[in-house]
Amino acid sequence: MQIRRRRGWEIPEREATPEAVHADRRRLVKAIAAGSMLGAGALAARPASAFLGFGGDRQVAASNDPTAGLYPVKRNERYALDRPLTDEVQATTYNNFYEFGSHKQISRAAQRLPLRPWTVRIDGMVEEPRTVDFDTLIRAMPLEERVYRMRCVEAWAMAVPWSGFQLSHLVAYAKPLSGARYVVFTTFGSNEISPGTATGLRQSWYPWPYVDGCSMAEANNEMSFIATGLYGKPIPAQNGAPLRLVLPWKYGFKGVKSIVRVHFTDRRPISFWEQVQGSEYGFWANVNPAVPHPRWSQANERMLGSGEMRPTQIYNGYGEFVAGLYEDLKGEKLYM
Ligand SMILES: Nc1nc2c(c(=O)[nH]1)N[C@H]1C(S)=C(S)[C@@H](COP(=O)(O)O)O[C@H]1N2
Ligand SMILES: [Mo]
Repeated sequence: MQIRRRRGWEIPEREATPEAVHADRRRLVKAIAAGSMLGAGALAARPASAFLGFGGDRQVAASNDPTAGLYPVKRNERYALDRPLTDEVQATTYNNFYEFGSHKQISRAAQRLPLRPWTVRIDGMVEEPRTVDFDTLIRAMPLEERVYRMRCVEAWAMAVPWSGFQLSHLVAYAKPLSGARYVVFTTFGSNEISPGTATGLRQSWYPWPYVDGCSMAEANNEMSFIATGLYGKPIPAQNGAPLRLVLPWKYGFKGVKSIVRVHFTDRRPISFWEQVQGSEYGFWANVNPAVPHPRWSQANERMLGSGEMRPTQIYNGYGEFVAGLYEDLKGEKLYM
């Protein structure tokens, strides 16, 4: 269990004062006073047995999944790890998914996410906008497994086997127009899900829905991946079922979970975290040990589960694949 005293990721929203937050400041203050957010209760240690029990529930959920029969898929050996895989229980019980709460222990609450039917809207600068059912989409994609490192901006890290497909296949499927320069991914919001299902959505000082994106060149890079599975099974709700973005050379917040919309545009999007605290979270967000977060160092990272400390690597160790993407962007803030 990872209980952190310094909850760095949870600090930005308390310090943030953008317009949207001002409007809700009174509610926020009330909520804190009432102990309904960032409360010690939510973060208090749970007995380990609660998590083991939960793991059991998940097996049942996974076997009901209409894509369960697609897994496991063949591992692509081109992407090798320099460290052991993170324990599955750790990767599936220590999560960031603010729609279910602004703390790490959201895995149980996330089981309420209704995963079917699930459609993905593909729109914006494409030949023809369309809405595709997830079970149709996944069967049109070449599935593979990739073991990737993943680095959260808060300095915890993991190494996990994702299953899914290279993002470039989804881009080709979408048929973007030649003028499209960015791809924007959006998570469900209160249009799709009732706030009782994902109670974090009631925290109206956040700019829901969660959104983030990348350039077309990044989207077509071979590292960019859409995960539909984890540890050889359908991806659990808490990790972003039924499909989530994985850009392993960037900080984890770029990895939009539970995607309902893929939008192509010629305008750079302003991401969820950029809206919350633009001075700390930017568009590129490439991992770099030499560029500290304004409030903490990024020099080292702590592996989930083992607690092992490792030096952070530039581009999270994927520079051979992605460094070329940034050669013409030297004036930009590439590492926050
Ligand atoms: N929709 C949504 N996607 C999200 C987040 C979130 O709060 N909501 N958190 C991000 C952050 S900060 C990280 S580190 C990763 C965590 O992914 P994991 O829980 O699968 O490890 O999800 C990212 N994607
Ligand atoms: Mo993160």
